[in-house]
Amino acid sequence: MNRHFNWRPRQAIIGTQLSPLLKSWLDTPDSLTARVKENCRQCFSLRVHAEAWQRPYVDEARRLQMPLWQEAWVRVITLRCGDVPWVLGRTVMPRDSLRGRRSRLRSLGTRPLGSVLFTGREVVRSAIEVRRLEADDPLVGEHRAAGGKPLPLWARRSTLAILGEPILVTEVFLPELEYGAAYRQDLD
Ligand code: VNL
Repeated sequence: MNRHFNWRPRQAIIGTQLSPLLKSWLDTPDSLTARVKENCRQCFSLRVHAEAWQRPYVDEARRLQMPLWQEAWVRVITLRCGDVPWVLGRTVMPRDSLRGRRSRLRSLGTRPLGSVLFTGREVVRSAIEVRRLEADDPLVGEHRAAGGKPLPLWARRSTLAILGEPILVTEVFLPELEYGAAYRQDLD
């Protein structure tokens, strides 16, 4: 089986060599924006790397139960502390998930996803899955294109059902996050 399908339940990190810091980031409820903002005392920023109609990766199409040929609205961003990227976020939004009030998800620009998400029972998050990325993983390729170091990295993903239609949210924890956030903790 293709290793890109190797998403596992969140419990799979038990017994791994993951640092407590990274474990706690993997378990952050909801979006990571607030946590990056809290931990970064320099300026928080969000950089948009892509917002476009694209064919999702095969594992993404499967997770969203989309036909493999169908395009979705794909948004790739990095959450940054100063100019250092800490988290790479990739959101795949099928066409049906952008109808009606949800159409504003297509024009986020530098506003974080969480800032336009609907509240309360209108958004239902699925269980978190985790995966270790190899150096040649396409998700890491996006990180490299964003100027980052190639390293084994961890990612998490889950679906958000928004007014009943799913989007897929994948977050990659970049090496700079560990250095940056650990350094900040030492200061406290
Ligand atoms: C965004 C913001 C995406 C925070 C994220 O994960 C995130 C976004 C995909 O604005 O697209 O944690």
